[in-house]
Amino acid sequence: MVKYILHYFPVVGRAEHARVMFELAGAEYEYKTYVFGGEWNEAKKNHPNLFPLSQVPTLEVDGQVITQSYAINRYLAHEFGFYGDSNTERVQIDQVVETLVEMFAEMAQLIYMEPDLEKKKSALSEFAEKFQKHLNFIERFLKNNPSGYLVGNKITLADICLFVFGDIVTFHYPTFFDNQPEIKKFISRFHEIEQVKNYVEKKRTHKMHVY
Ligand SMILES: N[C@@H](CCC(=O)N[C@@H](CS)C(=O)NCC(=O)O)C(=O)O
Repeated sequence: MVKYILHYFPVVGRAEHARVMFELAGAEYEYKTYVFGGEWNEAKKNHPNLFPLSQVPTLEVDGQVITQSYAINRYLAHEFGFYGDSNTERVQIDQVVETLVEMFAEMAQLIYMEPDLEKKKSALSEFAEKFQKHLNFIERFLKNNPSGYLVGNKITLADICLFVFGDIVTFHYPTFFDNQPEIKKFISRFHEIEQVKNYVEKKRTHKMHVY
């Protein structure tokens, strides 16, 4: 059996896609967290091989270290069958994933770095405004696919990335997808998947927020 160790902070963020994939695939893994500040500073100083960019997440696969969250995400998607069945599906998946990568990077700055809740809310409202084109682009994938998934007729990395992004952003700003009803429905449906429900309710003990 492959030994997976995922390293991150005790917060829902860039390691969440990997965790959702482990849960959906029913794979065993260890989730190792570091308290931001002293413990994390020590860890990155003492274990440069484990944190080659002085960042998390990193994933150990039988001792081999992978860094960069989307390299981890793509690796696991390939391993567990979440990367479509053809090149045509993969390029669709990649378009959604890249759109979400852009949004995630900007969202992370607003959500994790802004301690003032009112400022955070107003920044997220502007953020939603700015990315309407991106959100509508993703909405169209759902509108055009009767299966209820973004691409093809089963869960792919695109769905997992949309769920994680959507789950985080609506926790902080519930009206974020008010102009994208299909995305809203998709996130609710994804929450009802047995492994996801079980994970969110019982195992996801880390926090949705830093502030
Ligand atoms: N491009 C990297 C970004 C990683 C990143 O920004 N990690 C943050 C946490 S989300 C981090 O390690 N911060 C702590 C530090 O830089 O010391 C990825 O996607 O993995």
